[in-house]
Amino acid sequence: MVERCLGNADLQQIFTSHHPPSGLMHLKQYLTDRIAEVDAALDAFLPPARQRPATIHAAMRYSVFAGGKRLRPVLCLAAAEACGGDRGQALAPACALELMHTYSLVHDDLPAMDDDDLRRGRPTCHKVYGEGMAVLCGDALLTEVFVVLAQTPPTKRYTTRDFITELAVTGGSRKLIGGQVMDLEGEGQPLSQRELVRIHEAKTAALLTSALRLGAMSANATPAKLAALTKFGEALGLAFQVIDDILDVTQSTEVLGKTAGKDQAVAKATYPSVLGLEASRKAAAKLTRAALAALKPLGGKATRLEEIAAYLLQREY
Ligand code: GRG
Repeated sequence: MVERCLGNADLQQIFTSHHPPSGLMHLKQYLTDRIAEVDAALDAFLPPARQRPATIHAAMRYSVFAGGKRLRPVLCLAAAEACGGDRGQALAPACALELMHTYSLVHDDLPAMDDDDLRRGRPTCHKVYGEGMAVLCGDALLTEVFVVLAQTPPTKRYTTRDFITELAVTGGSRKLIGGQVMDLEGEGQPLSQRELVRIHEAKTAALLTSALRLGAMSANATPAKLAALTKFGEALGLAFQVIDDILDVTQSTEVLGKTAGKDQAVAKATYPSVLGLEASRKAAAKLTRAALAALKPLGGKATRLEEIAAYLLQREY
């Protein structure tokens, strides 16, 4: 399976060294269990679908419960565990991360942005509820992020305000929105690898890094552990986007659950378009190795995070 997806010896080596056959089954069970916890908490945090005005609440739930991988909340929970914390303390930030991610997808799919009809294997929010409602749905999800985050219990080192500030900065014009701006302005332009990395860091890696940081903060992590997880998140986030770029050209729409070949269609600079497929696979392997190396200060407590990083190299969607 690894060979079919990414077809590179480096990637296979990283994957097999972190996944003895029985370990992979355990990881899959771990992911299933964490996703169920996050989904139950999201269900409790979000207004009921029939709460008035019902259309907006139905649209929010349609987008949130559309079958995403829940990578950001799972990373948050696993980071909390890696720092010796209790997963329950990390549930509010985990849900806030998924709400911010879903808002970004709803807005990214709008005709004024990427103009996409398919997301997570279903018609996009604006296709079902109309453009105006999809704009409001994204706005409402983003606002809900802070309602949920404000419920994060403080720890000795980190106040509730620290949790709110972390995600507010990541969601703003310096990171997520800034990345989207650079992405839009870069369409049809020849970008250097450096410029591409800057976009990927802001658009993708920043939110993954915040996922790890918020999990660590919920476990009252020491500054050294927080720094290690920040480094891990930055490298993993870049690897994740490089793999996303690769999958865009190697996978089908059916498997991806979103339109394949989109980057090429809008002449977007991506790792494969700038470096070629083989060099992109090598870059993903190198970034994953850097991510794994960053976990050293956690002294063997981060096995789950290591497994997830290696697992992401062989994802198919
Ligand atoms: C402010 C108008 C406005 C828009 C913000 C920030 C933003 C729009 C869009 C960025 C969205 C985007 C497509 C980022 C790329 C990151 C990425 C690879 C997302 C896909 O993540 P997965 O694969 O998705 O984890 P699932 O569906 O599994 O959750």
